[in-house]
Amino acid sequence: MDPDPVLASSGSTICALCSAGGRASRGVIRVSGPLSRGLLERTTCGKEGAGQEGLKPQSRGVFEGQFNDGLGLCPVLVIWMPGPASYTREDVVEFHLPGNPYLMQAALRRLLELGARSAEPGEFTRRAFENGALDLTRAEGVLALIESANEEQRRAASALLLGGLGRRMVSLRECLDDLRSLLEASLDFDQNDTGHVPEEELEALFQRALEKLHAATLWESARDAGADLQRVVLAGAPNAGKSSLYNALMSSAPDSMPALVDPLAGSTRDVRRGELSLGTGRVTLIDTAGVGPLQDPGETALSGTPDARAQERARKEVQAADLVLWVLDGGGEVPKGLDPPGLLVWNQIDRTGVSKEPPGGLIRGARGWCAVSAQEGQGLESLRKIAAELLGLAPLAGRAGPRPSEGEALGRQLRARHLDALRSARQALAESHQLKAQAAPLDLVAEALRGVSRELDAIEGSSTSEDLLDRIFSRFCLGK
Ligand SMILES: Nc1nc2c(ncn2[C@@H]2O[C@H](COP(=O)(O)OP(=O)(O)OP(=O)(O)O)[C@@H](O)[C@H]2O)c(=O)[nH]1
Ligand SMILES: [Mg+2]
Repeated sequence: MDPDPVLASSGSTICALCSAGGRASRGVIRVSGPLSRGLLERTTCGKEGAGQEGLKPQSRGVFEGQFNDGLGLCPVLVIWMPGPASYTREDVVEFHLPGNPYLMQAALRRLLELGARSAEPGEFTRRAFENGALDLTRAEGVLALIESANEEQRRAASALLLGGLGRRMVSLRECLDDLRSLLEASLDFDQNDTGHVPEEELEALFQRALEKLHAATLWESARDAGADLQRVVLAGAPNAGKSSLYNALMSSAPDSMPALVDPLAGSTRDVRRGELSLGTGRVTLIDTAGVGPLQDPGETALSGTPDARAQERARKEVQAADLVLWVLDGGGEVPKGLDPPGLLVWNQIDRTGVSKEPPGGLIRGARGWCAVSAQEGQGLESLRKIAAELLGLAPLAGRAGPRPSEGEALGRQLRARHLDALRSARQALAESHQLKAQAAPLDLVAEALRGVSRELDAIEGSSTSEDLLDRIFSRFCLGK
């Protein structure tokens, strides 16, 4: 059948099955675009069936009726969401039908005959993005949510979806706008050298913008830092050298904050995490407070004290670890065993009198061992190699290591994209601030400030290349 000429002339309306294929109690078809209302009226009738008029909802809501796929009627629940208060900001209608694949196909065919076209994967979300209903970070949140495979990924996706980064960007932009207007208002004074440039106010705004940019960067790097990475936890008795080892392993990672190292036992209280390249992949390396197989229950900190809470957190990290690196001070007391078994890291071998190997009994209870000096950097390569093997990240001869799933790779790429843009924005802001400090002409300062906005545009998608948009949206499933 040819598309209905009246309906088809009105523009592009998309439809897709947005529930899983196969038999289910319900199947859902979603339609978005200017024809939505006409399609609803033409394919439905009231609950009583034949002879009744099509459903004509007066307002947003859920309506019961019958769907006519051209062959017969079947019960339908219609959700009518007129634009602009809909996901795509267009008129949207959802048909909830009995979840029979043949019925769904017939219903889709009917909608196509009447002038809708099949949606591309992600096209609903792309329309939402193009119609300004959500920025790119939130669209990415939808994608991350669809692809999340565990609780942490799901939490990270929800945070994106709720606009965690987007919200921080709004407040950063407000601050930049204030800064720009004040700069522009000051241009005249600057040129006439009347000495009325509000120096203090400008400086305060620069500082505020720098802080907000820093906060957005921190949020983004913490958002799902390693949500999908394996966790490697440094654990052991106080003062064994866990934090020293953390710093030694992380020394090659840019932007990593070193952990506090101190001869005083109990210097680490908070858990510290960083992303570390290991073998063919990346892991989250986690430094914890001193606690471990050495800890005599009589010795444990009094409950409720900061020490006790720190040790409790450390135990939780050990429980959730993919690999525990049990750090032992080679010259210290030797525990009877390691629970749970992990990689035994015999530390401080640079000290005189410390044996180069742990006792055999301990080795037998471990998943592997190595002797290192965190302080001198000895043995770290061997540690990395054994840890990579235990985590399945060792390069295999003639074969590439395990490849991250496509979704994981895209998620990582998106986060890297945000962090790159935030880094460039920070550079541009620092440059503008420096120009101001050097008393450069204010129009140069303002121009450098525009560079900050351009970077932010890239994150929110207003200046993202079509190619990247295509790649992002094509990862969505059909009907989303
Ligand atoms: N000689 C030597 N000293 C080390 C080595 N590793 C750590 N230390 C020293 O041991 C002390 C404790 O080191 P940390 O890294 O803070 O130990 P930690 O296990 O993190 O300690 P807590 O956080 O208190 O549990 C510091 O004075 C370090 O300089 C090592 O390989 N050789
Ligand atoms: Mg420590």
